[in-house]
Amino acid sequence: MFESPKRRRPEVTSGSRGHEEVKFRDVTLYLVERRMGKSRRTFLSNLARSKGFCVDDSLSGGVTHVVSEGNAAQDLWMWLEDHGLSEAHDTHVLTISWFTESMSAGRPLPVEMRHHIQNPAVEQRSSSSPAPKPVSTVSPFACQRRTTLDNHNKNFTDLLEVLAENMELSGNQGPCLAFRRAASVLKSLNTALRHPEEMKHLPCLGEHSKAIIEVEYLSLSLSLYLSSALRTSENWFSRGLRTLEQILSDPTIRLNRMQTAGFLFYDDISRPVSRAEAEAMKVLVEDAVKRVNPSARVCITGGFRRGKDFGHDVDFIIRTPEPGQEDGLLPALIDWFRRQNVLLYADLQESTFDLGKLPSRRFESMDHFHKCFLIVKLKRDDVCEERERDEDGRRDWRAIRVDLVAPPIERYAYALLGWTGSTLFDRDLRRFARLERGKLLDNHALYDKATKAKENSSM
Ligand code: DCT
Ligand code: MG
Repeated sequence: MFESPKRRRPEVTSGSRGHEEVKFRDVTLYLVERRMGKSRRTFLSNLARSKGFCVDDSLSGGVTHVVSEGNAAQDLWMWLEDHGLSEAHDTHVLTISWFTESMSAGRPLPVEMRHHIQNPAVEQRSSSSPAPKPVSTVSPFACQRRTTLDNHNKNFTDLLEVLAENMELSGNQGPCLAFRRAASVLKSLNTALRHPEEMKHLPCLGEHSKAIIEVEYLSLSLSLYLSSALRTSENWFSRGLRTLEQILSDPTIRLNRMQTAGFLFYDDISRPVSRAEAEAMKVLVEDAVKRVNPSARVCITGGFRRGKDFGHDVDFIIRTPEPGQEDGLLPALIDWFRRQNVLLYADLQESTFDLGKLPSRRFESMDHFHKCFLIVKLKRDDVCEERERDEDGRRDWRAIRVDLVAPPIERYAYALLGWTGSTLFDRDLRRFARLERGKLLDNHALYDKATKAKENSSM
C-alpha cells in the first residue's frame, strides 16, 4: 500500500484519541502490528501522538519511519515488500529502541546504525565486508531464473518444501515463504550443490535454510512435520481418535462437505495424478465443454502446462470467444458431470470480478473469476498408460481433483499466465513487476503503479 505518493501529513489520523497538535512535521511514523499486537500498537500510537508525533495507521507514501517490534529482519522485509515498501524508498525501518528512546526524549532522535533493521537480501547483495563476495549470478526473482524440470538438488528441496508446508500448516507464512524461496533457488541450479560454501553467494537463502541444508536436518524435520500436520487432525488425535472409522462414527465431529469428500476419496486424491491421467481428464472436460458451449476451448494449466509429469490435481482454463459467455458455463458443466455420474464433489465459486475494484495489492488474494473445485471420477480404461493390475479389483475408476477457471475473454491472457504458475513464480513475477518495473500485476491485468492505468487493456 505504498502506492500513494502524496506527502500530506494528516493532523490527526484514524485511531487517535483526540486532536493532538503535530509538532514534528517531517516525521511520520508507522508501527507494524505484526508481532507487536493490536492493543500495544494502539497504545504506542496514542503515546506518540500525545507527544506531538504524526502516526499513520496505514503504510502510505508519507511514512518516513517504520517501527517494528519482535519481527525477524527477513520476515519483516518480506512483509514490507509485500505491502509495497522496498529498500529503494528512503523510509527508515527501525527497531522499537529508536521509538522508545524518542518517546523518552520527547522528540524524534537522529537515527543511528544500531536502530536500523537492514534488509538481509540487500545486505547480501551489497555487503562491504573486507573480503568482497562475488556477485551472485542467480537472480533473486524466480521469473528471471531459467528453471528446468531437472532438479539437481532434490534432496535439499524436498526437505525445504516439507518445512515450508509445516510452516504453512502452523500459520507461519513468513518462514513458509522463505523456505519456498530457498527451494526455488536451489531448483534453478544446473548442478548439485557439492559443498555448503557454494550456498554463500546464492540469493534468498536465509540463515535457517542454510543451516538446515548444512546439517541435513531430515529426520528431525520430518518428525516435526508429521507431528504437527493439520490442526484439525492434531485436535482429533489429542482426543484419542486414531482411525477413519473412529472419526466418522464420533457424534461430536461434524465434517464439512469438503472434509467428507476428502475422507471418502482420501486414498485416491492423496496419490499423485500422472500426465496420462491428466490427458484423459482433459478429454472428459473437453467433451463436457463441447456439450455446453461448442465454441469454448479448454487448456490445461498448472504444473502439467509447465511440463511436470505428476501433480496433485489437474487445472484447466476455459476460453470463451465472446465476452459474457463465461457466465453460467461452470454450473452447466457441473450439471453435465453430475448427469454423467462422474461428479463426486463440487464447490462452485461465482465470479466476483469487478475491474473497478482492482488492482488488488495482496499477493495471496484469490482472483475473482468464475471457478470450481471438483472431484471427478476418471475411468481407468480411459487412461492410456501401462499400469499394475488392480489387485483388489474393487472399482474401475479413480477420484481426481480438478480445478476449472472461466475468465472473461478480455482477461484470458492474464488468467492463463497466473494459472500456469508456479505459485512462487507468480509471486516473484508480481514482485519483479512492482519493484523493478513500477507495475502492478495480478491474474486480471497489468497496471501502471503510479497512474493505476491498465496496460494493454485490449489483451
Ligand atoms: N493459481 C492462481 N490463482 C488461484 C489458484 C491457483 O493463480 N486462485 C495458480 C497458482 C498455480 C496454478 O494456479 C495451479 O495451482 P496448483 O494446482 O495449486 O499448483 P500446481 O503448480 O499445478 O501444482 P500441482 O502440480 O501440485 O497441482
Ligand atoms: Mg495443479
